[in-house]
Amino acid sequence: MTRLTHFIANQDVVPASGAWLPVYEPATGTRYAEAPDGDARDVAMAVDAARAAFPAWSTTPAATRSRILLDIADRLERRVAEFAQAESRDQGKPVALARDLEIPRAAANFRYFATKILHESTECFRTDSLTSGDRALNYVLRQPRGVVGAISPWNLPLYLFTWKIAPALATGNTVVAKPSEITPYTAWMFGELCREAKLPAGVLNIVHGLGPKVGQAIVAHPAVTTITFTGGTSTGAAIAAAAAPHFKKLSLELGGKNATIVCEDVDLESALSTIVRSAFQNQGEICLCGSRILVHRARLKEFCDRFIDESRTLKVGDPTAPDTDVGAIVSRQHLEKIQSYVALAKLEGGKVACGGGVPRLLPERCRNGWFHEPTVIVGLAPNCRTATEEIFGPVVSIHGYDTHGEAVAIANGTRYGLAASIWTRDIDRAHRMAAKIDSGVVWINTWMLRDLRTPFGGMKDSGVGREGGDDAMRFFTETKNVCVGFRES
Ligand code: TXE
Repeated sequence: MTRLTHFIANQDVVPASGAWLPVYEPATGTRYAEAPDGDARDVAMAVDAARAAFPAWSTTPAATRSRILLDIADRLERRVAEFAQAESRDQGKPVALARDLEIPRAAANFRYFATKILHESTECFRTDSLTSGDRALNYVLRQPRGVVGAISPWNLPLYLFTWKIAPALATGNTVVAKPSEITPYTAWMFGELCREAKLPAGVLNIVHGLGPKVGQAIVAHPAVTTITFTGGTSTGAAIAAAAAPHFKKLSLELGGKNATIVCEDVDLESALSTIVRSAFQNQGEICLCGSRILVHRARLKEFCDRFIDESRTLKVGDPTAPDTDVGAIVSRQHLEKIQSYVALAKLEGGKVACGGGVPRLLPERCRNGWFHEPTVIVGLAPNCRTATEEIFGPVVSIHGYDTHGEAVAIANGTRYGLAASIWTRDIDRAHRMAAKIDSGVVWINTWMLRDLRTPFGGMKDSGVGREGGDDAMRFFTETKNVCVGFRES
C-alpha cells in the first residue's frame, strides 16, 4: 500500500503525529493508500520553509520563474496518462474525463500564468498639484504578498489545486497548499514533478490531512497572509471567521445550485447533449453543474421526454472503462448524502422520472463501489429544499415556467450565485436575462467553455472575490502606489 508524504522544502516528510489516513478507491470501495494525518506542527514546518524561500523567489526574474513553471507544465503533459489514471482511481471520475480534460487543464493553468507574467504592465498617472508647481508621476507596483495558503476540494483535485498554486507562484509568492484528504494522490505526485523541474526548495509545500487540523492551522498561522479556498459554503464561512481578525486577504469559491434555463425557442437538437453533460459530468460533482433545469412550459413535455431518454443512455460504471460516462461517487458518506436528497425529493412531492438508485449490472470489480444513477426528478416546487440546496451529485430537477421574468426569479431564488446557462435562439433576450441573473458566470448556448483570462467566482453564498486572468494577478499581489515628485521649471 502506497504511503504518501508531505512535500516540504522539496523533501518527503512524514507526519509529526506518526498517524495516517486511509485513501479509498471509490469505484471499488477499497483502501489503497495512506495519506499523512498532518497537524499544526507540519503546517508550521511548511510555513517556515515557505518564509525562508520567499525573499529569493519573490525577486527571481519573471522570465526565470516562467521557465520553471513551464517546465512543470511540460512534465505534467508528458505524464498525462499516468496522472489521469491516478486521478480517476482516487476520485471515481472516468479516466477519459481526467485524461482529456482535467489533467490537460491543470497543465494549462501553469502554462497560462507562467506566460502571463511575461507581459504584465502597471498604471502610471501624471499628477499636477492645484496649489503649487509640484508635479508627480504616480505609478503602481504589484508585489507578491508572501506566504499563500491554498486549500482545495475533492471534486476536481489536481485542476483546482493548480488553479490556485499556479498564479500564486507565478506572481512571486511561496505557497503552503492542502489538497482534500479525500483525494490527496495527484497532489502528492505533483510535488515530485516540481522537484524534478527544480522549483527551489520551499517555494511550494504540500501538507496533507484533515480540514479542521491542517486547513485550520494554515488559516490561523500568522505568517500566512493570503488564503485561497475552494470548497463547501459552511467551511468557507468558518475560514472567513478565522481569517477576519488577522485581516488576511481571502478568496472563497464555494458551492452552487446553478440554473439551466431552456427557452421556448431553444434549438434542442444541438443543445440537448450539452445540457445533459452539464447535469451529469463528473457525476454532477462540479460546482458549475446545472442541477435545476427551468423549461418554458411550451416545450416542457418535449424537453422532459428527450432529456430523460438521453440521460438513460449514459453508461454508469467502472471509471477505467473507455465508454463510461458516469463514474463512482467520491465517498460512501457523499453517496449517502445524495441518496438522502433523493428520499427528500420524494417527501417533497417529487417523482423520480429516471434513475434514483444504485445502478444494476456493475462489473464484478465495482460491486462494493459507490455509484448512483443519473437521476431526474420532476413535479417539485422550485423553492423546495431539493431544488434550492446543493446536492453535488448526479441528481437534477426539472421545473416549468411561463415567463422569462419568472425563470430569472427562480434562478435567483437560492442562497447561491455561482453559474447559470441560458438556451435560446433570441440573443437579445439572452443578454437581458444574463444581466438580471445573480451569478458569477452566465453561459449562453454553451456550458463550461472556460477561458483562463475570464474572472471566475460567485455571488451571494457562492463566494467572495474572483480568480482567473487579471483578477488572479491582483488577488495574489499587494498593490502599492509610488508617487515621484518633480518640478517642471
Ligand atoms: O468540502 P469542504 P468537502 C461543496 C459540496 C460538497 C461540500 C463538502 O456541496 O458536498 O462542499 O465537500 C478543507 N479549515 N463543494 O467535504 O469540507 C478540506 O480538508 C480549513 C463545492 O470537500 O469544504 C478540503 O481540503 N480547511 C466545491 C477543503 O477544505 C478546511 C467543491 C474543502 O472541504 C476546514 C467541493 C477548516 N475548518 C465541494 N474544513 C466547489 N465550489 O467547487 C475542511 N477544510
